[in-house]
Amino acid sequence: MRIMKRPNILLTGTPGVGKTTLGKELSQRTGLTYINIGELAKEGQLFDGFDEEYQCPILDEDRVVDELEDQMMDGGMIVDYHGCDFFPERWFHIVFVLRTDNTNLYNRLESRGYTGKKLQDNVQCEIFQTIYEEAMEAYKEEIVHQLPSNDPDDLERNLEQISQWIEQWMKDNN
Ligand code: DAT
Repeated sequence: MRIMKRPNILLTGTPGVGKTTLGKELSQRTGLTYINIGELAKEGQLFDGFDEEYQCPILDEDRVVDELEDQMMDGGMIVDYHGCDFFPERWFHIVFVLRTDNTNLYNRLESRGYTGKKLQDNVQCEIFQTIYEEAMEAYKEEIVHQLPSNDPDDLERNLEQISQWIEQWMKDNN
C-alpha cells in the first residue's frame, strides 16, 4: 500500500486569535493531526526554567523540536503555537498567521482571565503584528498567509479555504 503524502500546516498568531478553535475543527474535517505545543510541553514537561515576569514556565524549544521531528517527517500535522521562529523551516508547507481586531482580542483575553501587563502585552503583540513579522522572517514569504479571525464567518471561511488548499496539495504531491 502506498501512503498518501500529506502537508504540515503551522497555525500561529497572538494568544486568543483562535488557533486552537481553527486547528481542532480543521483536524476533524480533514483527518490531519492537531498538535498544541503548549499542551505537548505540559504533558512532557518540556520546559527549561521559569519566567518570573509572566509567572509561567519557559518552553524548552530544542526538546519540543526533537519530540516532534519523526511525526513531522511523516506529514499531515497541524501545529498550533503563539511563536514560530524556533521550528525548522523545512517542517512546514504553509504558515497561517491568524489576526484579530484589538477590541475583540482584548475582550477574549479578558474573559480568559488575563489582566494587567499580561493582557496589555498580548494586545500590543497583535497591534505591532509581532508574530506576522516573526513568520515573515522565519519562512519564505510566499508560504505565509494572514487570516482574519474575528467572527464565526471568518472561522468558516478559513476552514473552507484551508481544506481546499490541503486537497489541492495532496493532488499535486501524490
Ligand atoms: P488561541 O488558540 O489562538 O489562543 P482560541 O482558539 O483558544 O485561541 O480562541 C480564543 C477565544 O476566542 C475562544 O473563546 C474562542 C474564541 N474564538 C476563536 N475563534 C473565533 C472566531 N473566528 N470568532 C469568534 N470567536 C472566536
